[in-house]
Amino acid sequence: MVVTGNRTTLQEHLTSGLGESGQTGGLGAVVLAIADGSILVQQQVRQAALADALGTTGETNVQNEIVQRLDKASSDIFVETLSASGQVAAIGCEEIERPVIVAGDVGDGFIVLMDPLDGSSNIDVAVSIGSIFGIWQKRPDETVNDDSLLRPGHEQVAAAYVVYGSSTVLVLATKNNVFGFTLDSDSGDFALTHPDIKIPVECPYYSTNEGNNKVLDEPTQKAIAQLRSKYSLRYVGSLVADFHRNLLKGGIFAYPADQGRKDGRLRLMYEANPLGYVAEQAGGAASTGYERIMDIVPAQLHQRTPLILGNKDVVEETVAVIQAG
Ligand code: FDP
Repeated sequence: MVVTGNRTTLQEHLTSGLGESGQTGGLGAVVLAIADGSILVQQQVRQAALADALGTTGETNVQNEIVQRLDKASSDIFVETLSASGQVAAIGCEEIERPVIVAGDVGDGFIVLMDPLDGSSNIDVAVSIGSIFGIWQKRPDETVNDDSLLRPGHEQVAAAYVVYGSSTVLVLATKNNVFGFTLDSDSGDFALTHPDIKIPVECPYYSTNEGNNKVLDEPTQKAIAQLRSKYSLRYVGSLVADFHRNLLKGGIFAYPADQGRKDGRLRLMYEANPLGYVAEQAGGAASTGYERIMDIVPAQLHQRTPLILGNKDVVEETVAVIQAG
């Protein structure tokens, strides 16, 4: 049954509604490549157990983490759809050590940094996972090389993520605009279901790995204790799923630095920058605890960062406790 009805499709939205972004068709082609790739990925995610495609590849990635077979499949799918869009000059991927420089002239095209399948530990157990994308415009007349990808988050022109949950939802952020589209699996269209998303002022939830409390420094323990005393805990353990809930319902996500991980656990370029951009365009905030995520000038493609992300007021309160020492 096709339930899309007369809702605006993603394609229609991209044709008419890029609004304040100042972007036109080029960005639309990149977003459609993400949407096309995500439809293939969600099919694989839903059928993986049946197709005997779960489990690991037996390899470790550049972060020294075990590669799941679906991580590899998703990475291959998005590299292919983005490269074929004709608008992407380079792709940085959590699963690939060096950037993929796409052959051919893309004019003023785009650079995309992605986590093709976020939430690896939840892949095999039917829990929500997702894909995350940060999108930068290539500098005019630039010949793209590895260093072209090392741009701060505030230079993103758009960011997107897809959640593969009880439904498949694609969220697209451009300047001051965040829209959510749900996949109608019968028609194959993403249809607008969440227009003009703003993080609710109320913040019912905090999301953090409470098991790490013992390895946090004292100021960070105080900050987490403050969250614990005021809000309800919700932690899926897939960043994209935790963020999506907090974006729609109000909430804060925290993966701070700890004694063993001075640089935090999450990746600046594939996770913190894109979701920080989405949060900011929806009225929220993203911080390391000491610095706005969007202001970090990256030194390395795969660098990690502490991340405190969500309702602006609560991010500010949390950061204030950390900084008070
Ligand atoms: P995962 O390793 O399962 O891919 O990207 C890293 C990430 O998941 C996030 O999605 C998630 O928020 C976090 O790690 C979970 O880490 P912990 O297991 O340490 O809580």
